[in-house]
Amino acid sequence: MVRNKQLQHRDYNPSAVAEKGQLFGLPFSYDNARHIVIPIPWDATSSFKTGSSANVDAIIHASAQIDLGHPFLGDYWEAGIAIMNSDPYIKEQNHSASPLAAQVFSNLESGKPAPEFEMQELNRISQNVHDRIQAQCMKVLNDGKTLCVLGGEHSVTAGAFSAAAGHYLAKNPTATIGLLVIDAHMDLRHHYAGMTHSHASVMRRILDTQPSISNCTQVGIRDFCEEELTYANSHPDRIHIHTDYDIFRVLDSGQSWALYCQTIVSQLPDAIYLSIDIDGLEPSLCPNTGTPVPGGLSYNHVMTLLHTLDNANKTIIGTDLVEVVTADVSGNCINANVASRLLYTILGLQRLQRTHV
Ligand SMILES: [Mn+2]
Repeated sequence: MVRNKQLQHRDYNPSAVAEKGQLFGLPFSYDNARHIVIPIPWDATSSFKTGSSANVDAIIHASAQIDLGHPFLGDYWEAGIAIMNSDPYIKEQNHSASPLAAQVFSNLESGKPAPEFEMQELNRISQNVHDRIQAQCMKVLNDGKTLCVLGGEHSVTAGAFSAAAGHYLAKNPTATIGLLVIDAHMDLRHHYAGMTHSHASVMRRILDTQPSISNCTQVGIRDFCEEELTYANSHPDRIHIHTDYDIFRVLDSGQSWALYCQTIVSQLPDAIYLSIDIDGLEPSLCPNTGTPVPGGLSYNHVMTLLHTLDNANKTIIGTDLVEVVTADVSGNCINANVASRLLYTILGLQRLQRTHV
């Protein structure tokens, strides 16, 4: 076990009422926590509905109701979990970029060409935000902590993945990386509405720029366009799509989900980056997400997949949870409730990760 006993708060009672304003009610800060959540308040390119940039308070609030016992991760929280403050620079950039994106969408929706100045500015700001995310994630990893990014829209994964892969490959230069994605969407367009950093093109961008990825496996897919399908089909060794309907049909024929998960995980290399777009789950579990799609994985489907991943002793180099839009800060907000529980699990997947300062 890598649990650092020194970090335990001996006076902390995990069965008592949670501490207000703290993620999962836990009494840790950046300095004494092994597991760090980086919130990224960025949703400027969201094409249908924004809001994922402003979910942190609701998720922290909802996380306080979680009892810390976990069905398969034990008491990993004792090594410390903390969430960083949202970066004011990214908030500002999001504020500047959102009207630019709105103008682009407005033009395109009325059949006009995209406005050149707005498009250039939007892509410039998006690149800055990408670089900022990458730098923040790299600092967390260099500080010897594990990485979990809380979006924001799905485009935030690109900067987080770059940092996680860069950090891992610096010590394992010949390794390949698996990118395991839970999502309703492939996000494999070359660009979306001219936006090279769009949430709808993030996986394409990562695949095109990160040759270390040997296997990108997407689970729960049920909304894709011709360009995405063509791209996926033209890279059969590298991209593995498990559509929601494929999964339904296999399970309907009598195969178990546990066996299906074992097949998925056994095909992945040792080093894994895990990206969960909450819209991969059933919309009833994330009704406010930007682009909800009927169908989707149940909560226990996701938990079983993550449990299978955990049992496989892979090296989890980084994680993210994106596209969570919360209705309000009440403890009854299902969006925040589900998101905080998923966070609690994906953070724990890295409990045995070897980290190096
Ligand atoms: Mn999605």
